[in-house]
Amino acid sequence: MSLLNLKNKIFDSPGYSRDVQLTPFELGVFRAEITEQWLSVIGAKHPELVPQFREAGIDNYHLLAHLLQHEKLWPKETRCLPRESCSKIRVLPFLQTLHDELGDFTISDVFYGNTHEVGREEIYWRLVRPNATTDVGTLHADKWFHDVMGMDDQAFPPGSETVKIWIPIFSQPGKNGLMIVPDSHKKEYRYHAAAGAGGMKPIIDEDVATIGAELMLTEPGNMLIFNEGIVHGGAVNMGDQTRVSVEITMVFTNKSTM
Ligand SMILES: O=C(O)CCC(=O)C(=O)O
Ligand SMILES: [Fe+2]
Repeated sequence: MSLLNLKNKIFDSPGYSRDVQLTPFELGVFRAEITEQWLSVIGAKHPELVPQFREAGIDNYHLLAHLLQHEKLWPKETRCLPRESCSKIRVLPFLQTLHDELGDFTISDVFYGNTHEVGREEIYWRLVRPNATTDVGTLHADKWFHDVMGMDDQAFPPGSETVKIWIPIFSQPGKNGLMIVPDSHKKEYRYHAAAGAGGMKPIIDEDVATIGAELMLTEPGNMLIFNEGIVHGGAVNMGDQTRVSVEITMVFTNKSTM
């Protein structure tokens, strides 16, 4: 059963879909689980600040971020949702919709730096503060990350293919979100590997000003689902709220995508 034609959009053209939306209930689950982890990470270092951050809300994080060491507090490991949160998300209807459209998939394991937690599903979130250029990375395709991190050998079964789900949890359409280069999975781009905070990362060697990256207009819950070859990246946040978004990697074995 395929009502949204996701397979064609993701594997053929334009390489992504913006057709799937979380229900208000589903969005509420993500907001609650992320907020809880966000407060617990803050509370582990600064218990006295928790009431203030809770009161402000995660979308106002940037107003209070000067009270803590933002650059140190949020390595990827502090932003991978705990197993109990993943179990609540695993049963939400949007994943059944994706299963109906795309066939069987698994969610990739937690993987960062030298850490690979076999069997723990990776559902992680990020914070992008207004006007913070260091809160967004450079344009890339996720398969470049898999290549430079050596993940195809370690993290995914041989011959498998991945598809990314990017979900805005707090976002302001037209002011922040994800940039995508349509149909870029059909082209070759130059990049090189460099050491980053969370391990090796790819740096694009093309003129990003003329590459054709478009800011996707996404209301909270309006997810983007894209090919591992699609060139994309976070836009510098021109809004007045902290952008909060979630990433999930679906893994398809060759059998299930045929
Ligand atoms: O949210 C961002 O700024 C980047 C997201 C990204 O690279 C991804 O979802 O694969
Ligand atoms: Fe990415």
